[in-house]
Amino acid sequence: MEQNKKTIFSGMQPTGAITLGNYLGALKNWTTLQEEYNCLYCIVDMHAITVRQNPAELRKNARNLLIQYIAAGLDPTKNIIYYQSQVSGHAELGWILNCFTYMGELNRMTQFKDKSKKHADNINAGLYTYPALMAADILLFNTDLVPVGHDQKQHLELTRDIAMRFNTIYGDTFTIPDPYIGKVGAKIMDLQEPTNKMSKSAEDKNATILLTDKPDEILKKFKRAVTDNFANIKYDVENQPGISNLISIYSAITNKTYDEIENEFAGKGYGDFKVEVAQAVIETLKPIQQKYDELQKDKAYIDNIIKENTEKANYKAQKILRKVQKKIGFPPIIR
Ligand code: AQP
Repeated sequence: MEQNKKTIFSGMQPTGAITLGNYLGALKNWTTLQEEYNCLYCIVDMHAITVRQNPAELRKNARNLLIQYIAAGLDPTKNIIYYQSQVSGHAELGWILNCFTYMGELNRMTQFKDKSKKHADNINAGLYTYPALMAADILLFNTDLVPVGHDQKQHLELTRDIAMRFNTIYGDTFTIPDPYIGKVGAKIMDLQEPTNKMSKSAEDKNATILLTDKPDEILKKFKRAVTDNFANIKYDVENQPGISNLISIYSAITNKTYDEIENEFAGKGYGDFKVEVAQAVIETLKPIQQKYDELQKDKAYIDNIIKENTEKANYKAQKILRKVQKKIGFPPIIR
C-alpha cells in the first residue's frame, strides 16, 4: 500500500449470498478504485450478528463473500480483504467510540428504526449501537473516503461527528472521512416488490438475482419479474417501478442511458425486454461465476489470502488503536 494514496474503506455483511444489487450498487464500482486508492474491503460479520444468524450459514456466507470479492475483480494483493471478526481492533475501538456516542444520536438512526420493525423479536443493543461500530470500522484505518449508498449516509455523518468530538477533546487523532462521490451505483429493486430494494436476506427467492444464479434461473426470475399493465417500456419509477427497475439494471450493465433504452425498445413487449435484460445479466455474471468456481476449488490459495490480508489489516489497526488508547489514558502495554 502506498503512502501518498488516499484510503477507502467499505464492507458488506455476510447475511446471505450476494445479489445483483450488491454487485451493481457497490462491488462493481469498488473494482474501479483499486489503482488509485488504498482500499480495505471488509466482510462485516460482526455487524451481521445484530440480526440472528445460523452459525454454519454465516461462516459459509463470509467465505463465499470473500471469494466473490475476488471473483468480481478485487485484487487481493492491491486491496486488503478480510473478516471484521479477525481484526480485534474493530471491537476494541467500537467499545471506546460507544462511550463517545450519545443515545440521542443513536435514537435518530433510521436503519435502527427500520430493522427494529423488521426484527421486533430481537431488538438487541448491538442493533442500536451498530453505528458506533461502523464508526470504528472507518476510523480504525484513518479512512479518507467511504463509498456509501444512500441508506448509509446518516451513519457516515455520525462517524464524522464522533471523530470530530474525539479530536476536539484529545487533539488530532482521527482522519475525518468524507463520502466517496464517484460513479453512483444503481439502486436495484426487488423483482417481486419493486418499491423495495433488492436484499440478500429477502425470503422470496424470485425477488433477487444472486451472483451465483445459473443462466436458466436468471432467465426464469426476470420472466417472472413484476411489471404493470401500461405495455410501455418507460423509466417512470412512480407509476412503473417494475419496468423502471429493469431499465436501470439494463442501463447499469450496458452503460446505455434510459433514453437510449426506451428508444431501443419502443413498441416492443415486456416479454422481449425481460429476455434482453436477462441475457445481459447472464453475460456479465458469466466470467465472475467462472472465476468464483475456480477459486472455490483452490482452498490453499484462499486461505493464504485470508491469512496475509488479516495480518496487514491487524497491523494497520493496531497502530491507530494504540494511539487512541494512549490518548484516553489506558496504561501502556509492558513487553
Ligand atoms: N439493492 C441494492 N442496490 C444497490 N446497492 C445495494 N447495496 C445493497 N443492496 C443494494 C449495497 O451493497 C453494499 C452492501 O451492503 P450490506 O451488505 O452492508 O447490507 P445492505 O445494504 O443491508 O445489503 P442487503 O443486501 O440489503 O443486506 P441485508 O438483506 O442483510 O440487509 C452496500 O454498499 C449497499 O449500499
